[in-house]
Amino acid sequence: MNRTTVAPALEAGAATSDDALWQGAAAVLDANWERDHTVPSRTLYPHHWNWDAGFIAVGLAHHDPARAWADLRSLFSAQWIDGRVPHIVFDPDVSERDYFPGPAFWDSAAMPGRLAGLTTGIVQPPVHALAVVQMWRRAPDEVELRWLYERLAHQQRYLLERRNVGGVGLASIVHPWESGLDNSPSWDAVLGAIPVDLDMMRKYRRQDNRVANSDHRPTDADYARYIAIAANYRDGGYLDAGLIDRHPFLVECPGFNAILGAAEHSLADLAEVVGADPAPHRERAARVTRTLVDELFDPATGMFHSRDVRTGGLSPARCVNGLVPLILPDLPTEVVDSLVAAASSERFGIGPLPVPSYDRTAGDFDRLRYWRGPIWINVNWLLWQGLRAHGREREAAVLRDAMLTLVRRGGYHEYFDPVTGDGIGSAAFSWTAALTMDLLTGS
Ligand code: 2M8
Repeated sequence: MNRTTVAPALEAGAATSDDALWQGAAAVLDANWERDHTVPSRTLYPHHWNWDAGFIAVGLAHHDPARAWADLRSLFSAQWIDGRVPHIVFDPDVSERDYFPGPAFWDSAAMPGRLAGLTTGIVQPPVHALAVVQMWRRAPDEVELRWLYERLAHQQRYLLERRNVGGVGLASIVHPWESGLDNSPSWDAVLGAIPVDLDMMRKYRRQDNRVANSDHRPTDADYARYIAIAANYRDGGYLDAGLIDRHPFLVECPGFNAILGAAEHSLADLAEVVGADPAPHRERAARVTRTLVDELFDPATGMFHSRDVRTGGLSPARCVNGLVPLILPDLPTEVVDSLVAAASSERFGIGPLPVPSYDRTAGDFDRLRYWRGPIWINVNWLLWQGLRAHGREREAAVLRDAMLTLVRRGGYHEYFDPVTGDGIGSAAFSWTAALTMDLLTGS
């Protein structure tokens, strides 16, 4: 891509002051607050989403810490008995028609493992402990911390034990939605082996394509597979025992597992505050880091790749989740160097734009379609955290400027065109606003 074509367009919004940017972000978070939680966006996502809540809490910790604590309390109140934290907690006041697949499809009310609320039965990356460390630093609340600490630790146990489907000590995701990177090319090889039943989609009505541009969203074929995989997991009672013999999608995602490892580091810090033993958390974190490097790092590409647990094959696709392990503080130096080189190469290229969700040089790089090319602020924020954790201050500063420039010019969009920097998707997106606040404080 010709970088020089990007820069003039980005300059157009350079006049927005930091103060105005902050106020705009606060207005998005205020407008998206609903009783006891923040919705990702009023138009497309009218419920409470799992990893969104973690990123949002990072911003709320600056803007309205009581709401940050309340948001996570409300999410974790829907934690299941086995420790899983559902990927969506449905708002009972929102009509079934306003989001598909909604509570009727997931049927969680019929599941013995569910404790409260109408929810899905799948999870998302456990970013919440990372957020709680920041909330504690800015606005400590001991009662809330103690309440959350137990539940955060329970979430980790669920993921590290019950989801250790491959047996090597990494968590498997059972659905692309669990990664947060829904239609990433990371899953193409696995999904390709699952038959598409487009007839099934006639039974349902996708709501996303009515609200958002269908050129941006996953295709109908993708969606048919998503629904089939979710139905299979649901019909097995959302149980994890024996998945290897009966579930078509089992993947070890490097982004998900890196967040899982980083969460153990955060829990070690929080354990010290609540008087618990931090050592087991640090040991688990070290184990996840080691296993990730041994199992999912490919020295030939210099980055991490997702693995199909059923076949043992690594996905050849170079996607942003393969850079996310940078957030692990105990990553070996040569792996850090290699990830920073990959993130700085023409495939991803930190600056003048942030890192796209997929390799720019890939033949199927798609500027518009969701996680197949566009830039997302949340994963870039994770990379920014990682660069700083490894003392890569120069690259971190370039990435921070690139993110702020993008939002200054394009607004608090859900994602951004990786060629022009234009904002696309939902225009008032909560995690973009929240993380902008964190970037503005620079801490
Ligand atoms: C997107 O995913 C949802 C399903 O969970 C969807 O497409 O309907 C993803 O970007 C995901 O990462 C995010 O958590 C969710 C809500 O913002 O939207």
